[in-house]
Amino acid sequence: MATTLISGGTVVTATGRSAADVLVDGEKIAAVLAPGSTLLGHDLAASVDTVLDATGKYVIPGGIDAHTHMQMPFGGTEASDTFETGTRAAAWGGTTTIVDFAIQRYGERVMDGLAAWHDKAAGECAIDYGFHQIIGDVNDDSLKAMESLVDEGVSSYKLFMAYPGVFYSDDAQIYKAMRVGAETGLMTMMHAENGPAIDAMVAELLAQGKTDPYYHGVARAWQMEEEATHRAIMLANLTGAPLYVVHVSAKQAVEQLAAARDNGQNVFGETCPQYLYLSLEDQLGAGGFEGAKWVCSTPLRSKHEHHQDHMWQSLRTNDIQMVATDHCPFCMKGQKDMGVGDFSKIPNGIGSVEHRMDLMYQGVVDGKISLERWVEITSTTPARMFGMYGAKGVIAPGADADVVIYDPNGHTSIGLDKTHHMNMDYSAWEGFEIEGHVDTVMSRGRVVINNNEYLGSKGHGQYVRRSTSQYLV
Ligand code: DUC
Ligand code: ZN
Ligand code: ZN
Repeated sequence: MATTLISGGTVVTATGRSAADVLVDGEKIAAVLAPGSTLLGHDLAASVDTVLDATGKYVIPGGIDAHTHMQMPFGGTEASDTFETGTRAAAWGGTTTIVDFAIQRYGERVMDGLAAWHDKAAGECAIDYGFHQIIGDVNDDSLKAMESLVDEGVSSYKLFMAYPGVFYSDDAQIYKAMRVGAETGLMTMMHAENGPAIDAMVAELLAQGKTDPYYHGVARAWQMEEEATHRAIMLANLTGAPLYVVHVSAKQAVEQLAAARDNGQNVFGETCPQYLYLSLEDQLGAGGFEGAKWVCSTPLRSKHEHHQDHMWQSLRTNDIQMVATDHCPFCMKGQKDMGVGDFSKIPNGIGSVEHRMDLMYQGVVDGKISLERWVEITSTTPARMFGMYGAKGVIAPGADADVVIYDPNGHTSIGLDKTHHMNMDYSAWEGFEIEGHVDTVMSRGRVVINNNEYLGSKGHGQYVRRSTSQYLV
């Protein structure tokens, strides 16, 4: 088995940083050693197959993006990244594991949905991947099937309080599913927006001739997110189910989560880079149909209401526990443009899987989060939250050798013609400048990115069987 020494770097974990060398043996980390250590009298650098020089750079556990939708059928089309293109782009950006969403649609059986997603991903991925299970039709059969999900390595399932007629669950269905979640240890993931009220508002706006992408953000008002978040928390409280609210964008929703956590409840929140950097006015309101590039749900929020600042603060205070992307890319041509003249027909989603580690590192540069917190919210907490910790999310002996060498003196210009390997005809992050750079990426001991070159291959990525959450008290 090939051996590699990552030497001279600063190893950063969620709990601290130190100068250390990392010895990789095959697919695993074998040792974390004082710089220049010998092993049984042997000069390590001379004994290993490969030495990666990390002098002046950070050595961190590979990023874990716990919310992606590769080739997801949605909004009358399909997300434009396949498992192949999307995981390759993730690797470019320092992410070494994704957790994607297998889907049970209305009228379908849960295990058929899961099997279909295994078929889509198997042999295609450049990095490791796991699945959450979307339950789009809560009924006796799917409730029974949920009891077997943990045995399949799927320890979390997602419900939607939005999208009536598509994925929507009513309160009775949520209650029943959460009962199973509480009994089995499954993490309940929730898309928390009041879908029926939103749909009524969408109809009103369209009837008034308000058809531009900007009105997507108006219709999906923060009140709809706060209300649904509160309702989900109360149902979780009643049933005892652990709850993880996805893509939190409104500061009022964060306040609901924080209050429940202060009350001792096992509730957690995820946000995404778009809710930290982008706004209703600057992006959705960019003018004409341009705003379609940033149509996603939950929507971008008003900068005048300071949701973005509040979200950064919540990441510092652990009112929000982690950052995923909700990567769900669509091209402008042939996909987003289905909504010209009717914002409700624009497929919802933004592509960011390649940029999450960089965008969050810029938060370190800007003094908004610490270096350790960067690692925690992008890798260690996702691993713990979703039952992968030990193998993933940490630099320690026995862990998978998923390692990123990150150069704080490097620079990354984000844009369609620059760092962009996602299967999209635009970049939602065009023009963003990052004061850092992904230098080298190792996935289970194999270097997949080095010096701006892709060295990986499809099929290297393996399915990750996840245990129940390691984040619960
Ligand atoms: N939100 C999105 O923006 N896209 C996919 C699904 C979702 O909930
Ligand atoms: Zn969602
Ligand atoms: Zn999503």
